[in-house]
Amino acid sequence: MSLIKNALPIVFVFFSITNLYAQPTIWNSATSYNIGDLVVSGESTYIAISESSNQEPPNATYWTDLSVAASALGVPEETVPTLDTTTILDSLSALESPDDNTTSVSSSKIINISTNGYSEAGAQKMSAGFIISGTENLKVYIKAEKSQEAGITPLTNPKLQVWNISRTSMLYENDNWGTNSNVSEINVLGGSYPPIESTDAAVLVTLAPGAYLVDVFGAAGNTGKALVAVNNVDSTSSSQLINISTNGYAYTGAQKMSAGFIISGTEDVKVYIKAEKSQEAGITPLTNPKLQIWNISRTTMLYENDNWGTNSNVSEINALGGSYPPIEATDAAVLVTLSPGAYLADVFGASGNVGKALVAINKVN
Ligand SMILES: [Ca+2]
Ligand SMILES: [Ca+2]
Repeated sequence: MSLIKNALPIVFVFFSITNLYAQPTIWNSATSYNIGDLVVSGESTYIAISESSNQEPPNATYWTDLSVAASALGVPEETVPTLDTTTILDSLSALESPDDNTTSVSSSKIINISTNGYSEAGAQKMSAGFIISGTENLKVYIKAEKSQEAGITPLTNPKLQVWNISRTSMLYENDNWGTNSNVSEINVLGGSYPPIESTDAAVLVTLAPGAYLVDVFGAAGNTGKALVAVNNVDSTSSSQLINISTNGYAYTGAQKMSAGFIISGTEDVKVYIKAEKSQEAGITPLTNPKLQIWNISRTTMLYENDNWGTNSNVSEINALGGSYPPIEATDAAVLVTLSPGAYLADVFGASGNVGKALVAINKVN
C-alpha cells in the first residue's frame, strides 16, 4: 500500500468543518483547540495535531511547528502560512502514517453532492464547502440553480463564487453559465449537468487538492431556495471529493434543507452525516435539528436521528475525533455504511422550528 493510501484514514479524521475556517490566532491558555487550528506563539506559528486546552506550544504532543510542515510540503517556510490547513495536515499525515497501518480504504467514491436550501441576504447566504483529497488536480463542476421544487420561494437568477477556504481569495465567479468560455465543455457533460435556466450559474474548473467554499446568492440581492451541486467529473484523477457541507436555511415542510449525494464504485462506503445548528454569527440558527436519510426516490427512509448521542454507535462517532462529533447535544448525526447509489439527507427543526443549519457529508473510509 502506498504511503498516501496509508495516510487516508488519518486524513479523514483530521478534517472537520470548523477547523477549515481556521485563521492563525494568538495562542490562549483559556481556548480549546481542535485539530487543524493555527496559532501564533512566540515568534512561531503552529498547527494543532491533537485536541488540547492549556497546552502551550511548543509541545509536540499537541502542536507541529509550521517549519516542520514546510519540510513536509517541500516548500519555503514562509509559504506555508498561506496554505490551507487541509493541505498541511494531509502532508503531515503522509509523513506520520505508520507503515503497518492496515485500515482498509474503500475504493468507492462520493462523486456528487448537492444541497437544496435557502439562501438569504448577506451573512445568511448559502455556502457550500468541499475538500479534494489526494495528490492530483481534480476537474469539478459546480452549479447553482434556481430551485425547481414545488411549493417554495425559488432563488431566481443565482450567482456563485468559488473561494479558497480562508475566504481570502476568490478563485472563480459566474453569474449566468452561458458566459463561461468553456460553456461547450459544460454542454458536453450532458444529462442534468447543464443548468436548467440561462440565469443559473456554473463553473467547470480544475482544482488542486485542498478545501474550498462556494457561495450562492441572488445576483440582484434577492433571496430564495437554490440548489448548489459539486460534482467530480474527472475520470482520470486519483483524487476524490471526501467531504462536503452546506450552510443554508431550513424551513418547514417542502422548504426544509435537503442534501443529495452519490456514491460511485463497487464497494460499500462508511459515511458520516451530521446536521448542526449553525454557529455562524449574525444569523438565525436552526436549533435542535433532525436528520433523515432516504433513498433517492424518497420511498424508503433508511436512517433517522434527532440527537446524535442516542446513536447505538455513538462511541464510534466520538472516536472520529476533531470536530466530527456535533457541537450541541441536540444536533443530529449518523455514521452508517452505504452501498453505491444515490441518497438524500433531509434537515429540519425537530419541533417545526426554522433557521440556518450546517449539513455535512463525509466519507470516513
Ligand atoms: Ca445568474
Ligand atoms: Ca435534534
